[in-house]
Amino acid sequence: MKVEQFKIDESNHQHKNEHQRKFDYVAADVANLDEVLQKLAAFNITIPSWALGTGGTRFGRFSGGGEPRSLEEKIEDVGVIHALNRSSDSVSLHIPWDIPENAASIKALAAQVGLRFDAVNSNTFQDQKDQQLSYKFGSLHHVDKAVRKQAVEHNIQVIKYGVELGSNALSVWLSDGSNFPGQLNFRKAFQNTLESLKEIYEALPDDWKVWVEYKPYEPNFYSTTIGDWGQSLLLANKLGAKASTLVDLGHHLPNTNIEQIVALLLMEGKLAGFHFNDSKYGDDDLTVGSINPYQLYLIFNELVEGMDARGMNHAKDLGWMIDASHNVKDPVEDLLQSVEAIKIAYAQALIVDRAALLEAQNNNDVVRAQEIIQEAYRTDVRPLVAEARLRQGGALKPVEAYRQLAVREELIKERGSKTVATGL
Ligand code: AOS
Ligand code: ZN
Ligand code: ZN
Repeated sequence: MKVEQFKIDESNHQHKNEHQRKFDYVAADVANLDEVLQKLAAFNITIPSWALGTGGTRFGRFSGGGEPRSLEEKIEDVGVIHALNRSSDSVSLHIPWDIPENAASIKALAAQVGLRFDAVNSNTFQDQKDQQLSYKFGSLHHVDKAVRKQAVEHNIQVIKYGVELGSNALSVWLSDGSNFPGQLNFRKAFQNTLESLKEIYEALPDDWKVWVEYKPYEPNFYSTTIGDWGQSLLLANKLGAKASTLVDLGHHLPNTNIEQIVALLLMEGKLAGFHFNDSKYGDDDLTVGSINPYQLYLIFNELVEGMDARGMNHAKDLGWMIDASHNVKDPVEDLLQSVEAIKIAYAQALIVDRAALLEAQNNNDVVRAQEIIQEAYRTDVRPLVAEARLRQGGALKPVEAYRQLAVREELIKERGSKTVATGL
C-alpha cells in the first residue's frame, strides 16, 4: 500500500480556497512567517513501531483489521503516515518485538518511503521465550548479578541492531521496582542499576547516546528504581556526556509541572527528548494533545526558549517521539492526530513574542506575561502547520485524506480483517 502523490494533490485541491483564506488571515500577523514555516517543515516526529497495531488492556483487545503483520508492514504504515503529513520521517524499534533480521534490506525498504531509524528500545520488562533467567524481580537492578548480566547483554545486542539500521541512540525504560515496602534495598537497587548502565554505556559507539526514561509507578506500585527525573538525571550525570534523561509525558504524578522539569534538563544539557502522549490519570498513552494541549504548548514554549538560548537545532538536537497505544482508534489516524497536535504546539511556541515576554518578566508584569503566553496559544496556527505540510507535498487535511483514499479498507483487503500486529 502506497499513497500516490497525485491522490494527495487531488484531495488538497478540494480544500485549496478554504485553506488560502485561513492561511492569509493568520499569516498577516506573524512577523517571522518564513522562519516559522521553515522550522515547521523541518520538524519531524518519530513513530514507534509498537503504535501501529491496536493495543489491548488486560480486559481485552479488539483488532481493527488490516494491522501490520510484520516489521515490513509496519514500515509501510509509517510510509503512509509520512506521505500524508510529511512530518514522520523515522521509526523507533522495540527489540525483540521487532527484530530486524536482515537490517540492510529493512533499511532499504524504509529509505524507499523516505524513512530512517531513530532510537532503538531495549526490553527487559518481559521474559522472552527461551530466555534463561527471569525478569520477574527486575533486570538492571536485580539482586542476582547473572540476571543483570543477561539484561546488559540484551541491551548491547540492541545497540548492534541499531548500528546496522543507522540509528544512534539506545532508549532504556526499566520496569524495575518493588511492590511492597521492605522488598528492596533502594540504595543497592540504584547502585546495581548504575553499574549495569555503565556496562551498557561502555558498549556505545562514539556517536551514540543512551536515553534513560523514568516512570513513577506501574507495573510496580510501591517503588520504581528510576522513578522520576531526579533519579534519571543522577544516573545520566554519573554515566557521562552520552547519557541523558528522556521525558515521557505520561510518566508524572498528576499536576506535575512538566515544563519546568524540561526547562531545567535542557539547561543542564541533559534532556534527551520525549515520548509524547497525553494522560488524565497516569501512564494513559492517550493521543497527544487530546487531554491537555495547553500543557503541551507550555512545554514547547520552554523548549523553543531553551533551545534557542543554547543555540540548538530544534529539529535535530533532541529526540522527538510518540509513545502511544490505542484500543479504540485506528492507530494510523491516531498517529496523524498526535503529530498534528505536536506541530500545533510547536507553531504556537514559535510565535510567542519573546522580546516582549522577557521585558514583562523583568518588570514583574505578571498580567502582561500571561497575556503574551496566552496570545500565542489562542492563535489558530493550524493553517501555518498545513501550509508547511502543503509545501512539502503533504495533505492539507491528513486524517480526512486518509479516509477519503480508503487506506484502511485497502490494508484490510491486502492483509485481512483478523490480523493482529506483532509486538506488545
Ligand atoms: C513504558 O511505560 C514506557 O513508556 C516505555 O517507553 C515503553 O518501552 C514503551 O511504552 C513500550 O511499551
Ligand atoms: Zn515511554
Ligand atoms: Zn509509558
